[in-house]
Amino acid sequence: MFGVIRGQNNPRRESVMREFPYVKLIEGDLTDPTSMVRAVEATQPDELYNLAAISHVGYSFKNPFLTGAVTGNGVLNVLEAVRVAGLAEKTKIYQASTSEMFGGLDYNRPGAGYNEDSLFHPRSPYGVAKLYAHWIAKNYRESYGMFISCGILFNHEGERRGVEFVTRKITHAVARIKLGLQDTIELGDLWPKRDWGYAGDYVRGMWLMMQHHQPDDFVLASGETHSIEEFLTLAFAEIGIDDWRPYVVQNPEFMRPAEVDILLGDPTKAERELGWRREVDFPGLVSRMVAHDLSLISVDANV
Ligand code: F7E
Repeated sequence: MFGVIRGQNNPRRESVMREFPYVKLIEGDLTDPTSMVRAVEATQPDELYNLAAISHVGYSFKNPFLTGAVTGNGVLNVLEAVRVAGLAEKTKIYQASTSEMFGGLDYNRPGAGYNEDSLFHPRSPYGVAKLYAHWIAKNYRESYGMFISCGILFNHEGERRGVEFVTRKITHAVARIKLGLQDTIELGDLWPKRDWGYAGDYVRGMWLMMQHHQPDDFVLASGETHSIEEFLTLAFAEIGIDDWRPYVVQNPEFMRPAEVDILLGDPTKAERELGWRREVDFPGLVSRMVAHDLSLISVDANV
């Protein structure tokens, strides 16, 4: 198994090698087409999972050009590399598409949740770049007969989530508050709703897409939507605090120029055709993330 790692002296190299010693790391950058060609020529992959992207929606508003180059055009570099290397018939490709392509606007919100046929209306440079990536992947599937599947994944969270994303930011802060290491947490808007699931369940879904008899697009979602306030309620309850309000400070710095109000996904197709089922529910997700941060921070802080 191979992984592509980017940049000079990437600080994540050591931790990735420690946690996944069986993965051989090779260097490459999505924005450098020849490095992508070298990577696929050297590895001759049966299955290629493109999860690489600038993935923070807030960051994409501040760096829209870079986001377009990496999250959008970078995908074209991967597809072309596979084709140029003569692997179009051998290599199956998974492209990480996203629920951010739907946008959550009133006119564009189906009652039962977004599915594979719903309209797109992305609300950020990230969502727009991902939509380009989604369509260029479909175009290569149709034009060259390549096995390319797009997983339209709703928010998937877990112990490895970066602290710049709202779920981990909350669970990390809740653990620190419990351990007396911080008093409050600064957040942006609290009313948006997301369809949150556990990343491990979604990775299993990606793998199932690659084992399917034909390439296709699949929504992976929990089929439930919850506000950030609901996430806060469950997370603080894990440390015995009923009212989170005194601990939360709102800071406009974390608000976005355009917000996605509500996302709800309909995973019926993946359940029917792939036999996919999520195993971790919303309270289970919050609980395991808080428990993980409590043990991690206790060890780090020696408390
Ligand atoms: O924000 C609000 C924020 O950054 C969730 C990415 O994996 O999922 C993710 O995108 C909500 C938004 O995730 C803070 O405004 C409030 O309404 O955790 P997030 P996201 O934007 O939904 C999709 C499926 C992807 O594809 C993306 O790559 O929370 N929010 N206060 C905040 N968000 C952050 N990050 N930080 C705050 O302080």
